[in-house]
Order: sequence, then structure tokens, then C-alpha cells
Amino acid sequence: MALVDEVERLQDAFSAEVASTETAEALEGLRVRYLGRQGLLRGLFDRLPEVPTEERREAGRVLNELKSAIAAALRERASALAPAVQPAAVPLDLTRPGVRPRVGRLHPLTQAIDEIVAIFGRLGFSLAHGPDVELTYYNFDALNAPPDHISRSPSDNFYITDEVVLRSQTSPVQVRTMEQQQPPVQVISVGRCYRPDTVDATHCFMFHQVEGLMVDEDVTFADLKGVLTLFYREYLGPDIEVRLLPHFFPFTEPSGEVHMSCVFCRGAGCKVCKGTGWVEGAGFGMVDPNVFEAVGYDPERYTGFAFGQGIERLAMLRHGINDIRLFFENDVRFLEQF
Ligand code: 2NL
Repeated sequence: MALVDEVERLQDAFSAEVASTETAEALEGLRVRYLGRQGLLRGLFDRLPEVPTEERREAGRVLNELKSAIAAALRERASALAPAVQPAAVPLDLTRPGVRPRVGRLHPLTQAIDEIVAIFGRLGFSLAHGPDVELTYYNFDALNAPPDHISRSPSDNFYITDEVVLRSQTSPVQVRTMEQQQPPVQVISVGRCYRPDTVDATHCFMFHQVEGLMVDEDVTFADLKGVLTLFYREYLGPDIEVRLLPHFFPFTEPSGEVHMSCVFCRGAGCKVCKGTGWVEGAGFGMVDPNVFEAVGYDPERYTGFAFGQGIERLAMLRHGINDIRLFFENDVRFLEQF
């Protein structure tokens, strides 16, 4: 039979066979029989030499076309045989309870800050803000730290330049507030502070502080003790006892440190208070006259108290958290407990 007739016959045979093939395995058999290395198509290609020279080119083209057509038809049949998407095994039940979305919440430090701001708000303090990146003037000079004071050490501060530093406390905000307004002043400042401390269970290079400042004629140490006592009883519990011990700060005179009766053992002595029954709270004092001079207040007319307290420490006492790093690792298993 002439090659052209063979081509036609093969084409018809293949068309019939591919249409009646019902499985992927049978389809593969078909492919091997037609397109395989010893397949029917190969047999036709092998007969090309018997075609007259002037018709050989055209015959080759026809064979190649047939080969492509067979390959395409195999692919098409294969996708038609592919298993259809199975309907869901479990039928849709619209009466089932929904999946409750995980609702976010405020970070425990943010919650602490909101509560602290609210407590001092009820005591008459308003909230002041200032920059985290401060001039050394506001962080040190205006706070009565002389040029050679140890608190300026580059190993205790993050300097940006000689005159710019990440604030090591929130006192600069109080200085800026006093520069802007005359007494009476009654503000707290809350925010991040930075010191290059080695990170451990109680230290971090970044922490939060609340500072308070009250300035007027006749503000006394008794006002200071009252404000701090009320604050700790509101935040830590109504039966908290407060005692004041002497300390030193360059910006206050006299200065002291608050001790609170231990929140955990109520003063009996435990691991948290190292058996003493007392835990450390705010540093405080009466504003040094030199600070008043720096902001243009008359130290003969005005007196004031100031204090500073770490917020992580407060929240740790309140919630029994024993490692400051938990606040910053942002492990959801920790965060969702608050
Ligand atoms: C602490 C406790 C303290 C102040 C901060 C202050 C602010 C002005 C004037 C005077 Cl504008 N004092 N703040 C006072 C005493 C203690 O912080 O442990 N600081 C290192």
C-alpha cells in the first residue's frame, strides 16, 4: 500500500482507538504502540526512502503532522479521563458552630501604662510627652548632672553624638514641660528609656519608665509620700505598706527610694523579696534648686517633688512575672494571659 494511504488508515484507526480508551493504562499502551520507538509511526518514517525524491519532503511533513496530532489527541484524552473532583465526604452543615477568630489584645505593658496613667490622672496628674532621642542638655545638664558626672558615661548611655543621646530616663520630658509653663505643674511622663545594660531576667537595654513631677508653692515631702502610697495601693493592692529610705540622685535633694511590702508574701519573706519582706519601688526626691534655676523657676518661691519608677518592674510585681525578657519576646502563649 502506498505510504499516503497508510497514513490515512493509521489516522482513522488511531481516532477510533483513542475514543474508546477508558483507562490511563490503556492510553499509555496506545501511546507506546503508535509513538513508541518501535511504534507504528516509526514504521511509516522508515518507509520514507521508498517515496520518490520530489514527493519525499511533502511526505515527511505529513508524517510529522500526524505525529503531533496523535500526541495532542493522547493528551486531550488523558485529561478527559483524569478523576473528577470528589464531592465533599461530609456534607456542608450550616448549623455547626463557627470557628471563633483569635482576637488580639493590648500588650501587658500597654495595659500597665494605661492603668498607671489613669491612677495618676485621678490624683490630678496630666500626661506629658517628649522625644526618645534627646539632647544631652535635657538628659543631664538641666538635671544637675555636671559635665564629669558618672551618669554621663558612654558605657551607661547610647550616644548618637556628643550632644544627642537616647534618653536614659523620662526626666527630660519634665524639664521640657517646666520650660514651657509656669507652676503649678503636675505631670507624669511615660515612655521608653535606653541604657546599654546586659540583658538578663531584670535588665534590658530598653525599658519603660513613669516619672512624676509636682511643683507649686508649698509642695512638701508629705505630698510626695501620700501620692506614692496611694499609687502603689491602687496598682498593687490596698494593703500594700510603703516605707521611704534615703538615697542619692543629682536632681533631687533630699532623695530617697520607696520600699513596698512584698506583694507575694505580704511582708513575711520569700524569694521575690529575698526574705526581707520588702521590694524596691520608685526613686524620688524634692526637686534640686539647681533644676529650678535651669528652667527659670524661682527656687525661693517654689518647691516640688519628683519620682521615677520602672514600668516593667511594676507589671512584674503585679502579675508575678519573673523575667523581663518575656515582655519583649512576644510569645503569644505569654501575651494571651493578660
Ligand atoms: C530613678 C528614679 C527619679 C526623678 C526621677 C526628676 C525630674 C526632675 C527633677 C527632679 Cl525634672 N527629679 N526625676 C527624681 C528622682 C528619682 O527616678 O531611679 N532614677 C534614676
